[in-house]
Formats: sequence, structure tokens, C-alpha cells
Amino acid sequence: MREYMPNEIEPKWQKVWEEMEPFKASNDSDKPKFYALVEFPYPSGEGLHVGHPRPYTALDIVSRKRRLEGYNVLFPMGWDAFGLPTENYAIKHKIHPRIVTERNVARFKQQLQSIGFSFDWSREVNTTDPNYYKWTQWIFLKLFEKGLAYKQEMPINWCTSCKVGLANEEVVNGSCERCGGEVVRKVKNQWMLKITDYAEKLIQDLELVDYIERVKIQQKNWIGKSEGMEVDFKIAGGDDELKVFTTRPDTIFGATYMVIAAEHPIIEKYKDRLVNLDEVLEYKEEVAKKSDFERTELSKDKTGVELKGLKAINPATNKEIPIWVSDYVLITYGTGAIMAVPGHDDRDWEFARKFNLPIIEVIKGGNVEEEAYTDTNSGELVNSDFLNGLDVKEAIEKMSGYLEDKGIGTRKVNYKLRDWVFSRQRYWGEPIPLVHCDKCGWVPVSEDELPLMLPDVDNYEPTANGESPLANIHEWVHTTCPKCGGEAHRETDTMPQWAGSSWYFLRYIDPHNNDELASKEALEYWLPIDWYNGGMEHTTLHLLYSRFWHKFLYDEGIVPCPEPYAKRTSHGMILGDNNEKMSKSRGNVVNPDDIVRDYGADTLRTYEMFIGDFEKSVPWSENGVKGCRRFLERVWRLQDIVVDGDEYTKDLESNIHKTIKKVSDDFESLKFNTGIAALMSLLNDYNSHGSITKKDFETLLILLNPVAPHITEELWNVIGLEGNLFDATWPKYDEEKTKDQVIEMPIQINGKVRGKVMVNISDTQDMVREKALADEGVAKFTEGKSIIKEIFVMGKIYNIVVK
Ligand code: ANZ
Ligand code: ZN
Repeated sequence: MREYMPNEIEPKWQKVWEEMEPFKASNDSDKPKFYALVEFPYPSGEGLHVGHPRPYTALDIVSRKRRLEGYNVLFPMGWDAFGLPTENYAIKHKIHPRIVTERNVARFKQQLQSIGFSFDWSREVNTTDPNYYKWTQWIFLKLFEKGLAYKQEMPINWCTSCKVGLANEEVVNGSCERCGGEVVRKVKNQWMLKITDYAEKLIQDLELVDYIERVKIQQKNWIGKSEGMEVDFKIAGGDDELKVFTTRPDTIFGATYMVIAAEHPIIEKYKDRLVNLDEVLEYKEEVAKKSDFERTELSKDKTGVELKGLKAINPATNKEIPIWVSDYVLITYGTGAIMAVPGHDDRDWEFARKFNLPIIEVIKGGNVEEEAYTDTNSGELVNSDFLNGLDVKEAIEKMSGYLEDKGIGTRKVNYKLRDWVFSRQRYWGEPIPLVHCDKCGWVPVSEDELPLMLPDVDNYEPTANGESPLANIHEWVHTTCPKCGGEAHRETDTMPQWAGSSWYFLRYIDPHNNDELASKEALEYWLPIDWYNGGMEHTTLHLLYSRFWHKFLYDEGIVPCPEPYAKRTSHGMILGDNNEKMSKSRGNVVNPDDIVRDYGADTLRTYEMFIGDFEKSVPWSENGVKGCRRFLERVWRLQDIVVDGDEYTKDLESNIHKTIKKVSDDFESLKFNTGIAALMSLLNDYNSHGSITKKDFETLLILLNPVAPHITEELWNVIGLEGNLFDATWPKYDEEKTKDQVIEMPIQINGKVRGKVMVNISDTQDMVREKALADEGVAKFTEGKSIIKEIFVMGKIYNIVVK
């Protein structure tokens, strides 16, 4: 027997796969289809991380298994290659981002191939390829045509270090998700996508898909549907109202003051009446520097200024109440103004305490002198005139009706979801294919001019005034209006990185199509994606954005189904061996190349799947890697005990059937670790038996193949099985043979359990009776008596009635 040498056999098989293309998906096949998708990576300069292969191996396992089961499988890979890190690297090292991207892609690809994933490389896509981004631009133009892309002056999250606008989703704890830099508010003219038009559908259609629960919950929370009322509060001595959004109209008798956002237009409007205008404006300036996160942080000390000289009237009590401006009310939600109910809202309570504002209890249950009483989904109304004595639900209804009747309230549904800030003032992104003409306004570049190529520049730095570097290329910016032929200039902002990943799964379906984003037939054949696995960190960004684009394309009749992903699962992170997130600075990063070199790709794959519960975060362990390598070595040595025979060994048969069943089920339900454990246990059975037939070995090889494809292909050849394993058929199991053969069965006499006997499930009732009556405990109750009735269900119940 040769030694097990993964460094020899792995490249050999990778070459065979490359040449014979067994993993190539066909767009024209009678087989059932299976489309498995993993998130395509951002090809960073750091190369692959051991976190990457975890989800990839998981769906590689499912894909390989499904192919052996007779499916036409599409399991593609590509590159999400536009974006800041590449651009920043390019700026620093003065290398064109295109070159940087090429290098990084080449390295990533080589790494992925060395791990032996069964991707269909003939369908590789790259978001920075003009033949790809042509269609990203095309989709954008469709959105523009339908009024779903618009330009607006708006306060955006501005990263002071990247000098770029960020979507809400890219701001984490008040800092830039990418660089950790400080994020402030800045008013800029930005392209926006109206994802909010799809807010309701994005919630409703979660009913249509099979996503793991935590993904559904996160999506719903992010969209943040909230049902309430808009209520007008009159400005005292004016003919104006201040409109608030509240989910709790029942608490209105407890509204002792109002709060508006610092950006609320009422400040400007009533500036002549404000006796402390300077103070208000100063506060406003202070607030402008803060991010939403800082403003709304619960624990932070409340700040604010009263609008002196202005009062509002509570429409329930008809009393005058003060109006304050504070940063805890956001201009971007509801109406940018609230009625404050300090008795039952924590933030209002803290604010009221700090500024000595009255606190009134309107729902019984707590002590509002001590803290806000917020356990108010139900409860009895007090201090609330005609609502007194009602329960919360009745009070909400009654007050809503009352306000509607008076014409000062309307029911309103609000969503936390904001429109998507779609422009970036950066170089390395898709140019937005629009032209501005003084006469015609924003005009789309004509479709046959797509792709609108990203021009070459010498300098990718964002300009000091925050404009995109493209703004500096005079000859590119100046153009003619596609509509009137007059002088015009191009939009110089580019699209965010999320653009290319919002539809990449469609391009895989028909990646070389020059006339359409993908052909209708191909889309109809492959969609929806049967299984998409990706990180939890993408639940609120990429997953939502791509569902939105897909829904839009569905409404446009371009794709055949309303949801792109029939199923979504998510994996846990792989942590460093010290249980902390892997990072360069912590010095706990494991490079998959090293594992492949020292142990082999099959060991890396097996370990990544055996490491623990797929859905949980788990620490890396070098010992665990070694254990997996030993397992594969033992599989390798099985070749020594193989004897001829195309039947299962009798003594092993039941365990083989059980293992087929277990592995088949586990590989489909994220339980890769227990599936592998079952294979390890079968290996032990084989070894204890001392010899195995070719058939026994063959089944083990097929079952292990999706996890460790190289060693199993090699062994298949070594023992002289026909053809290649990749052409084999996934084994079937016989349900009967998976059942435990010998079981313990309780024996009842006159309804009471008096003993237990071991029976074989193929035993007849007569055989079991014989065993039962021979049992000492049972015999005590049957001796000298006669049997008058028996109830017998194999494996479940045996009751003997005696007299
Ligand atoms: C009175 C009230 C009484 C409220 C009470 C809550 C509890 P959700 O569920 O998240 O939609 N609110 C409205 N607009 C706001 C803004 N722009 N910035 C900050 N807070 C705002 O929350 C709705 C509640 O958040 C609204 O209902 C309002 O306070 C506040 F016992 O009105 B409530
Ligand atoms: Zn024009």
C-alpha cells in the first residue's frame, strides 16, 4: 500500500475535474435542477481566510451529493470586486485598482481551487467586468425609469476618514463599518433608491420562503413596521399644527410636552417668535455633528433646549404644553416630532426628570415617580377623562376614533427602513449612467451605450470637497444630452458595492449572454435558487437589497418569481483558538493554505465541517485538524482489508443502511458534523470486522466523497471500481434494514409491566410469548393461570391477560 499523500493526489484530481468538467451545469437538461448559492467573496489583498471555506464546503457537500443523486446542479462562484479596500490599496501603492483586483482574484481563485470546490468555473462572474456591470447599470436605468431612483439633498452618514457617504446599514455603533472611522451627518445631494416602496412586500413575502427563523426576524426588525397615528397638535396663537407620530394615542392625556428634531422646519418658520433663538441654533449645530446612533443611545445623558416663546396645545386636555428640541428625536423617522409621555416612555421620563417637566401616570401599574412604567401592552387607563377604566387596547381604538372624528388624527403605518443611499463619491464602482442637462434634467444614457465604462484616471483620491475623482476628468464629464443634443455633464458619483451583489445570482444563470441579463428560458429553468447560505452579517444589507432588486425585476416581468431565494441558512463564525474573532491584530489568524499544505485539502474540508454545530461560532483547534487527518488515514488504510464481493457483508449491512440514512439526512439539514461522526463510526465497524467487501467500501467512499472528494476518488481507482466516483450514484437505503434489529420490549400482565425481554423485530408473537413466559418476573404472575387474551404490537406493546 502506498502512503496517503494528499499533496500528490489532490492536485491530480483537481486537474481531472478541470479537464473533464463533471461539475459543469447545463442550461438544457431533463434532470431535476438544483441551484446552490454561496456568497461570492470580496477579493481582498489578504487572501482567503479559514472562515471562507466553512459555508463553501457546506454547500459543496450538498451540491456534490445532489449530483450523485441525479440532479443538474448549478454551484457557481464569482467576485464581488468593486469597493473601498481595493481603491484604498490602489491609492496607497499607486497601482490601478483594476490591476489590484486582477491579482487578488487570481490568488483567491487559486486558493479556492486548491480546496477542491466543485464550482462551475465556466460561469465565473466579476462585478468589475464591463460585460457584467453593463447589466448593473441597465437595472439601475430601469429603476430610474420607474421613478425608483431619485436624487435628493439629504443628511447622510459621512465617514470622515473614507470621505464617503454610507448607508445606515454600513454604520456600526456610530462608526464606519469598513474603517472604524468617525461618522457624522452631512447634507449631500445623493442618488437614492426607493426600497421603502417595497417595505411591505419585503415583510409579507417572507411567508413564501424557507429562511431560518433568526434571518426572518432580523429582516422584519430591520424593516421595522410600526402601526400608529399621526396627530396634529395646534401651535398656541398660530394657525399651524405640529404633527407627531405616535404608536400610543391612548396615552395622550399624559403628553406633558412635545419634542422636535433639531432639523425640524418649525424652528425656521417661527424664528421671530423664539426668544432664545441663538441658544436653539447653537444646539442645532451641536447635534448636526452626531450620528443617529449617538443621538438615540438610550443610556446617554439627555440634552435639549426649550423653544421659548412657542407653545403647543394638547388636543385631549386643551392645555398648553412646552415644545423642546432634543437629539433623541430623529428627523428621519415619523414626522420628526413627538408628543412626550414621560410616565410611560423611558427616554421621555429621563428627559422630563432632567428638565423638571411634569410626569403624569395614565396607565396603572407602576410608580412613575421612580421610573417610567412601560409594561403597557395591556393595563387600565387613569387620569385620562373619557378613557378612564378602559383597557389599553380599547383606549387606543377609542382615542383613534376620537381624533379621526375631530379631523386631527389619521392612522399611519411607518417603517424604520430608509431609502437606500445609492451614490458614492469614489472611483472604484460602477459609473451611474445618467447625464444632466440644464434643459432636460437627468437623462439616461441610451441603452446601446452601455456599459458606460469607468474611465482611466491617474489619481483615485476623492476630491477635497467630497466629489468623486471622476469629477476631475473634464473630457469625461462634459458630454452632450442624449435627448436634446445640448451641452450636458455626466453624473460623477459611482454605485455602492452592494449594487453588483444585488443581482449576481441571475448572471450565473446565463453569464455570457450579450443581449440580455440572462435569457428568459434559463431564468425560468433555474430560479428560484434552491438553497442560499451566507453570513448573518449580510441579513440586513445584501439580503434585503437583493430581494428588493429581484422584486423590482419581477414586477418588470424580467424574472419569473417574486423571491430569489427559496431557502436561506447561515453559518457561525470560525474563531481563533483563543475563542476570539480571528484578526491580524490579535495574531490568531489561520491561513487555509498552510492547512492544505501540511494536512491536505480533504483534511481542511473535513475539519471545517466536523468542527462543531454549523450554525454556531466555534474556535479553531490544531488538534481537531490532526484528528480529521487521522480519520482520513484510516479510511486510506481500509484498502488493505477489502475483499471481492458486490454484496454488503451481512454483519455490517444494518449499520451501512443506517449510515446511508443518517448521512443523507444530516447533509441536507446543516448537521454536517454528526453526518461525519456517523461515517467515523462506520469506519470503526469496518475495522472491527476485519474485512470488508468492495461493495461495503464503495458505499463508504460515496458517502464520504462530498466531504473529502480527492481521497475518495483516488481510493475508488485504487481498488478498481469502475469509472470515476463523480459519475457514481448516491446509495439508497432500505428503511427496514435501518431499524434496530434487537430491541427491549416491556411485557404487561393484566395491564401492568412485569418484565422486559430482548426480542428481534422479526420475531413472531409466538416466539416473543415463549421468551416472555420464561422471564422470572413475568412467570410469577402467570404460573398456574391461563391466558385468556393478548394484545401484541411488535416493538410497542405486549399485554397478556390471565385468569
Ligand atoms: C407617545 C408614546 C407614548 C410613544 C408611549 C411611545 C410610548 P416605534 O414603535 O419604534 O415606531 N417617536 C415617534 N417619532 C419619533 C422620532 N422621529 N424620533 C424618536 N422617537 C419617535 O416607536 C414609535 C414611538 O416612538 C412613538 O410613539 C413616539 O413616542 C416615538 F408610552 O408616542 B410614542
Ligand atoms: Zn437636454
